[in-house]
Amino acid sequence: MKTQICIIGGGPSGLMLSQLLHLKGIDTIVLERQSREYVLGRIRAGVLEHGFAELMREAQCGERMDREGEIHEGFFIAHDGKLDRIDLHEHSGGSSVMVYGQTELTRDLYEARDRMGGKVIHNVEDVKINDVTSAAPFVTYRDGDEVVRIDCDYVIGADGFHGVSRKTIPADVLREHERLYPIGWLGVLSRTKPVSPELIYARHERGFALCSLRSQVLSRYYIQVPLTDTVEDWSDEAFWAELKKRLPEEVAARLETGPSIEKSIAPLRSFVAEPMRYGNLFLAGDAAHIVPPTGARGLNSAASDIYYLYHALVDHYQKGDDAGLEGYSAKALARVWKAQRFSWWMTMMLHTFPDGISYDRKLQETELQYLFSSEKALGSLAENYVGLPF
Ligand code: FAS
Ligand code: PHB
Repeated sequence: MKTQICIIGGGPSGLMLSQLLHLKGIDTIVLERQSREYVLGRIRAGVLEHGFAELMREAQCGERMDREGEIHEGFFIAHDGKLDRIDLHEHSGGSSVMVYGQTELTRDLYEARDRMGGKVIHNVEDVKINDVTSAAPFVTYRDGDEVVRIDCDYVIGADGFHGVSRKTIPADVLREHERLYPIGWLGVLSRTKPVSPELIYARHERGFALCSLRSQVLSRYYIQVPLTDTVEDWSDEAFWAELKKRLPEEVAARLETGPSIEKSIAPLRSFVAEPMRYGNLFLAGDAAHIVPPTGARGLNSAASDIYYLYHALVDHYQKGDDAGLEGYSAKALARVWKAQRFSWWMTMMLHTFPDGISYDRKLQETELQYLFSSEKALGSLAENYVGLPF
């Protein structure tokens, strides 16, 4: 097979790029290791930056998001038994975020690819990326006993943290920067009315908690747990009881509980791989960077990578202009590191660290006191949360 762009990974990054390029007449093939059902069964991000929502609309996939998603102009931070609201609209100069689950937007992207005859191949095995430093890279994968070869101009590594793309970059070229946290987020999805119309990030001595939602009948909650915990350690009853202990009494009192329809633990990690380009291989999304979900930057960092790659590839094919491709890694990393900083800052401010020292705990308290005492501090949080410009 031959295509212009071979995309490894059928998650939101790969699908979004494939859809955007298709609309500009650029041919792609998406290779996905899992089945479509498996990909759609993963419960991940919930908050979209303004820029991500715009990309969905540009990709002609925004119609259901605009119909079923919720525009949020603020969120709450619960601390010391009270709720303080962050007015994103006021402090970001009128912007907001879209609350719409990653599962749903991935479904919308798949359906758009199907509608336009996009080539997304599932259950591929043993993907190998070859000759990326030549002018004729190619990708191979196994389909049962058959080895299939795809010749292409460029390879996009959108295969997430555990993919093969990043590992294709030689060890003497690749630089990895990582910070691990001794905590994870235990997440529960439940068919219950959300406890709050806007998100609540709760700082508590027992540990962090987050009250989020997917719709007015589907709630998403998280509590910080030690990395040594497993899902089996947490019955639904234990989860609800612990969540209530970490919320202000007025909020806990109105929490509607119910059976979990999904329950999982995600470890917190900060990670960046540099460079995001090697020859004719370009990394995008989780393949190149990971953030703790505290700042809701994970999926949104993927969006700016895709935005830069989309425009760079259109300029290449339509104008013969390679400035975007040449500048991709530096430009993407500049925004990635700002999202890393914000995610780290939110994580360090809101979580409890079992082995933490009293000095750090006092700093956390001071961060919150300063935040709510300074219009400029609130402006900094707001501009990062709604999304820095692409
Ligand atoms: P993805 O990992 O979504 O997609 C990569 C795809 O590549 C996968 O479908 C995978 O099957 C496929 N793949 C891997 N190896 C392959 C191979 N060798 N060949 C072919 N295909 C291959 N972000 C938030 O903003 N908020 C959250 O609450 C949040 N929660 C998260 C919870 C978890 C458990 C995880 C892992 C991530 C979470 N994230 C969250 C971040 C998440 O939303 C990612 O940022 C987002 O999925 C990035 O999308 P992709 O870059 O497409 O990577
Ligand atoms: C979610 O709804 O899953 C969610 C929202 C905001 C975050 C993290 C996760 O910061």
